[in-house]
Amino acid sequence: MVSLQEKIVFITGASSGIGSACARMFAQAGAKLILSARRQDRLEQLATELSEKFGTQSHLLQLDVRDRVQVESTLSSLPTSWEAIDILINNAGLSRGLSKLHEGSIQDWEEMLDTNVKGLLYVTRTVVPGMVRRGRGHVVNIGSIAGRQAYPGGNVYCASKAAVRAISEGLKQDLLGTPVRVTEIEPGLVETEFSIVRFHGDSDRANKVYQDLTPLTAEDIADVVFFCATRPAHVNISELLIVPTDQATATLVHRRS
Ligand code: NDP
Ligand code: 8X3
Repeated sequence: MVSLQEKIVFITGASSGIGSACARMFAQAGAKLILSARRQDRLEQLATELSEKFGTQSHLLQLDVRDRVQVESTLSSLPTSWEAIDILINNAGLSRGLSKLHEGSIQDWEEMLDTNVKGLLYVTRTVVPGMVRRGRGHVVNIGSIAGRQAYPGGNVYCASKAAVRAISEGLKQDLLGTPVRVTEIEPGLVETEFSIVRFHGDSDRANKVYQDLTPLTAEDIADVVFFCATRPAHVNISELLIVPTDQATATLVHRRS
């Protein structure tokens, strides 16, 4: 297993769910963390927790990945000691709504595409050249089962995650001949704030998504990201689909009721 001691790990969407769980997992292994999201207060709480528990050094970036100018200027002016990012976890993302395409909200579509696709591209375009120059690096993109299988009402969210899948494959091909690795992780149902965000704060509706089944936890996914990141340098885990035992496909789940 490769040591993460003092490695610099940049996590987008670290204020909640899978991103926060990754932060905890990598902190425990001695990594230094660049934690970014829009909610700075959440990042501050997380950084304090990790500093107290593991002595973790964190650098916080209040960043909206949709804002290309902000992404470029923030990442190109990192303090020197934080510049050499070893691992980028492109995790920031969201779904909005579950409407039929012909009844969908264009604002919701734009938010999903701007965050999940364009935001991921902006961050990747800014961070990866340094990895190539330094001759080391690993990009982990959080895709979804939704990128493999569309489901009713998933339309644009599924398209955004299909794009993450294609971008990950394309990046891997473009980086061939460099030591930089690319991994795409495709989770099924994970209980985080994801469904609350999807349903614009309707937590009753969100809870029903996970009702009578055992979903994955954010920690389950962080564990897999950590596994991929700690393989020897010649091993690249390209893609992994991880579902709860109670889920067979994007739409086929087993509920005990
Ligand atoms: P959460 O809602 O718990 O976390 C989403 C994170 O993304 C938050 O930290 C949020 O931070 C951040 N984020 C959202 N929009 C932006 C933005 N414009 N700029 C910067 N950060 C942003 O959900 P999850 O942890 O579940 O989601 C993480 C990733 O996992 C997403 O890409 C999601 O699509 C994917 N995924 C989730 C699954 C699930 O079932 N939960 C399954 C498959 C994939 P803030 O609001 O503070 O900016
Ligand atoms: C999140 C999982 O099935 O709700 O990507 O789209 S799903």
